[in-house]
Amino acid sequence: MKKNISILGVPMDLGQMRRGVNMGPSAIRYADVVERIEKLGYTVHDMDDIEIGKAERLHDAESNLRNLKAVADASEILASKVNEIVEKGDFPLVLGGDHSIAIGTLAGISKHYKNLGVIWYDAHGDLNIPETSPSGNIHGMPLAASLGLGHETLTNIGGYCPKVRYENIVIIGARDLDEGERELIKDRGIKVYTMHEIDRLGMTRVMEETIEFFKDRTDGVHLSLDLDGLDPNECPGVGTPVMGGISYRESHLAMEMLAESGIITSAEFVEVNPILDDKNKTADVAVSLMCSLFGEKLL
Ligand code: 5AB
Ligand code: MN
Ligand code: MN
Ligand code: MN
Repeated sequence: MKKNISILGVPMDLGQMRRGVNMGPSAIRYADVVERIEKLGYTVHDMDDIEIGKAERLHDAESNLRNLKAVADASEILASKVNEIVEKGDFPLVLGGDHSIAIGTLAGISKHYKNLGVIWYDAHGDLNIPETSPSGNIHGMPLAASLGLGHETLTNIGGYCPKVRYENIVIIGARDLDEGERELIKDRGIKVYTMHEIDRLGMTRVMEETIEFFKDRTDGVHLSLDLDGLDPNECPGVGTPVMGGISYRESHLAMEMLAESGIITSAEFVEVNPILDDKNKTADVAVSLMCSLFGEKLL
């Protein structure tokens, strides 16, 4: 039986410095997300957007965290909404918004699992802590915060910590890692498929290994997909583009293999910035990837 899908928009742009990513959820709805998923035979509840406070855009030089309070407040609201979705038995599909929202999404989800796995599909590791962050932008920190690293306001969202264990993470698509992130990955043995491994092994093998890796060890897997994981030629509407990314077709293959495996229990698609986009192309790619994730077939 297919689970119903509950969609939640998070018009967040306080985790980074480029305006426009707050319009991501609108752009994704404009690309007919609800209709296209319904066509696959699902019942879709669009729960609309959560409210994001209008923060003063403050960089607290002492903590090296931009807009900490506003991001934390929104994360708590998001966590409780996502928690509601899981409690009623629906599949949570969260639309961003910048990637800082993953802190709230994971806070809402993780307590429902003994051993949640996370796929981080991204050009970046998002493993910075205030001490290692070159920018002070919280969208570069959500995976670290979910591991329990960094400012306690972020690590304790939802009232518990951590949300995920080092050994339950797979990062796919990395090609722009900061020094502190590399050290953490090596020290903790975090599983990463950089673009080098994707080129070398091919996406088929990367996904086979990823699915195999999660199959027995986890009781749920969250997909956190940052559209900048894809190549900026195919997804220009992102705030931190990095050349040499995952292709459109490789990404579809990845989603199709995840659909076949049945391991994914929640998902978020983030960092869509329609202001930087080319005719809503990136939002459209996001929706087509969601459709593959939910089982759309080419034939
Ligand atoms: B995204 C950078 N590592 O911390 C930093 O888009 C970029 O959510 C972070 O992956 C990019 O500022 C965050 C240089
Ligand atoms: Mn329902
Ligand atoms: Mn990211
Ligand atoms: Mn990224």
